[in-house]
Amino acid sequence: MNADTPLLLFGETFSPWTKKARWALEYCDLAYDYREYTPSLSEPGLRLRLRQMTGTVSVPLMFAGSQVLRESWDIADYAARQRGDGRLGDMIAIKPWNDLSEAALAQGRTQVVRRILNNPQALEEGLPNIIPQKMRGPLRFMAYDAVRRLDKKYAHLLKPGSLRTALLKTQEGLSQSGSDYLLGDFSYADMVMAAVVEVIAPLARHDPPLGPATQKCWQDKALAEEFDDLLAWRDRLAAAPATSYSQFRSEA
Ligand SMILES: N[C@@H](CCC(=O)N[C@@H](CS)C(=O)NCC(=O)O)C(=O)O
Repeated sequence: MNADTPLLLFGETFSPWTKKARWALEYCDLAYDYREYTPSLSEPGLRLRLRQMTGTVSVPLMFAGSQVLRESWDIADYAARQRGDGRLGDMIAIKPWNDLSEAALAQGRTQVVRRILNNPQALEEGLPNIIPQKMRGPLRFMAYDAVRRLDKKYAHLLKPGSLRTALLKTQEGLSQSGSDYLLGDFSYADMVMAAVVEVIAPLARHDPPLGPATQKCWQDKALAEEFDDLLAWRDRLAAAPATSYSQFRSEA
């Protein structure tokens, strides 16, 4: 493996896709620089760096030397190949789990984004920190526009029911494996399904932190109650040093 390749990851601290990528990189012991991406505001800079003025840009996105990896899956696959010891598990066997995770996260995102659109305080919390308190109300429309753009950008990926299906399949998979690991040993399959739990009851540390109203928008009380066993499972993965990663620790 070429450990000298500089890795630069752009991500959103609260995004489950970013969590998947960071967890995989860290589990593979790959050092990376991290830049927080703010929707809309960070886009022009990232486009310049990519020399890509049109077409979709999303995060996580990683520069690995001259390569650009644009999907959490590609970043994890890169990490697995670089490490070369199979520690993320059999990526071919894991792909269907990632597909379930992707569909679930798409539904989760739409739910969160729509809760934020209907929550004036969460919208204000989404404005850049430099905006003074008295201007936040009058400028709420800017946050509304940015969040509505996000909603539209990803609405085509919404398949209602995907979130619950993924959680049910995870319960089934864990019960079949008879352990805390979907494939018998800890693998990227566990990371991608634990990331789904992050969309109904986040545990990971977010830096910068989300405001209180925004945090509420990330809670799906009904699903969290129905799948409390999966919340406990995710908590166990997060608590065990062998399976955890930096966002699950109190300090980076
Ligand atoms: N399939 C992609 C999904 C990435 C994705 O949906 N990223 C969203 C996370 S909310 C994003 O970049 N949002 C900010 C934006 O589009 O400006 C992956 O696995 O990385």
